[in-house]
Amino acid sequence: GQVKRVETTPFEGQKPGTSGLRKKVKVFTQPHYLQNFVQSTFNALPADKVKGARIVVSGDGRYYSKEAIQIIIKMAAGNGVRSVWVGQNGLLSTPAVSAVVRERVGADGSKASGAFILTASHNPGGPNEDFGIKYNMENGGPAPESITDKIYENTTKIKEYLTVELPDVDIAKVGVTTFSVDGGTFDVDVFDSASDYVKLMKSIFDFEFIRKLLSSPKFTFCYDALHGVAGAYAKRIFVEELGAKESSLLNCVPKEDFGGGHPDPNLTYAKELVARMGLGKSTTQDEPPEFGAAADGDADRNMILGKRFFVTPSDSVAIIAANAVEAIPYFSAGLKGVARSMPTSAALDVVAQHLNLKFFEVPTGWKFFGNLMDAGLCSVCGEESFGTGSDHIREKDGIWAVLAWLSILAYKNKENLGGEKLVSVEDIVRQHWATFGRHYYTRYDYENVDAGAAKELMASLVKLQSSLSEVNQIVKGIRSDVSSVVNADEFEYKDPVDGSISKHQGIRYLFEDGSRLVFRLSGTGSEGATIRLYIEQYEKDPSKIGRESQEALGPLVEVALKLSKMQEFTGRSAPTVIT
Ligand code: VG1
Ligand code: CO
Repeated sequence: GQVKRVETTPFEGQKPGTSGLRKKVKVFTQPHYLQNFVQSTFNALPADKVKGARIVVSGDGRYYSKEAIQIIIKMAAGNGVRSVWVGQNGLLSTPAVSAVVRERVGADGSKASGAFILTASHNPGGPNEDFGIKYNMENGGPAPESITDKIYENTTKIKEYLTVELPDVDIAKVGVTTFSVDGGTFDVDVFDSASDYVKLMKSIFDFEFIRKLLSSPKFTFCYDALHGVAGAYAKRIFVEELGAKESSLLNCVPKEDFGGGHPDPNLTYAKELVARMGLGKSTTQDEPPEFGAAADGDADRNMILGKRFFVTPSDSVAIIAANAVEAIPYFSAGLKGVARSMPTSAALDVVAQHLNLKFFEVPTGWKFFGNLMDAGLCSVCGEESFGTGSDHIREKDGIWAVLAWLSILAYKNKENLGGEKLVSVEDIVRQHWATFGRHYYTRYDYENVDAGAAKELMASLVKLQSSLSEVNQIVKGIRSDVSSVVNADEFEYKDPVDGSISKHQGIRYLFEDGSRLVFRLSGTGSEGATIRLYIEQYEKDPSKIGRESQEALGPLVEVALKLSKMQEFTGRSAPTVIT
């Protein structure tokens, strides 16, 4: 084929958010829409990462992925890329893409220089739902802001894109297809979606040790992929490698529309799992499993549940960090440091203090962890939004988190598998609270709010921050039993590695007793605005750590809603989702 230049004009709004560009499928399928973004990305990268290089293209398999993959393959050829790697059927979880970029070596001994990941993550899929695309760099992590800013700038000026007319590649079949492009060769290599990732997991965890736990008759297990791409890994890892029963897998067949569901692993959307675990209203009659977990569409998120017990993601990362060295071979030499996103609870901070570990607080989104990891400053990190991970890759990793928890359970039950009763998920969490104190935590999401109203609400919260005494007057007027606000600001981050500064990363109200209120606008939605309100309260007194979280946080919630005039601005009397 010959390289062809196609004329185009810019589209508005192609600004990558917290994790790439996410829009309705109908937006993406407009002529040239995807092409503009892909070309703008190629143009934002250093020339040697494109010309003669190898890139990965795959995703969570959502609706429109197959067409998008063929378009990107042809544009890669047009831009002088030498070879493209595609997971079979176009499927690779986000963490698997990161692993492939970092670990997989081609026949010529070289690796990939980056990846297009086709996913809108936890957003629903299908002809009327969301599609998404993002670019990850050579380290396997999301493009930093310097690149995403450049991509956006390019999208506002684009005049043409490059492509080659080639026959479609059969991505259902493993193997290499070679084309001739402008006299040179261009390869498309379709490979097994799971093998690189499975190999990496086996190098991190002691699979034999976990297998013993899973095969104990006392231990029962359940994993829900919500019809996302995690299903492509769950059977290989949990059933074939670790010996879990096939019946312990729920919704593990990846579907283009996630079976019509919302592939977000939380108590609201993972209904089937929640019921099986004996939580929520419609609980089943059977005795719930000891352990349950779920993943989102692209398998980078995780929800961890015990029998009739929910583990908050903020607690989960803290507990993993506290136990990693003993329970997970990869960390046996110690942790280099830990990090969390700003709105995530301070449970991890307390562990870092106890273990004397380096600690970092970064803005929301995984791209900020990568620099710390590349510099050897951070081993384990997490976000309150059901994201947990480590420096084995540069994305959060849902299945890794499950394996980490299984390792901890196996470790705590090492001498106990034949005993009367297993140490449960709930036991581990309560023991952690008893040692470190408990961070009561909840998040209120107001989805698809009028964008103007959301901005006004945020602006009014910033304005309030100019006078702490006024804030405290208002706060005490709402509830006299909450402590005083000692600091109120907008979170700003200076990257300790490259010195770059990210401003306006969330509005914080910090209280004397360690409580926090945080307000942010989501950067992953595709319609309107989503306001996120994060509420946290620390309790050290062992006699007070066993309360219901919504009850314990009641006074702070009241303060947050009234202080922000939530209902006045948004017209909403209740959040869309509480996690
Ligand atoms: C949300 C979460 C954030 C996460 C991001 C991507 O972003 O809050 O913690 O990193 O989604 O996760 P926002 O800007 O909507 O709050 V995923 O699994 O959607 O790639
Ligand atoms: Co995701």
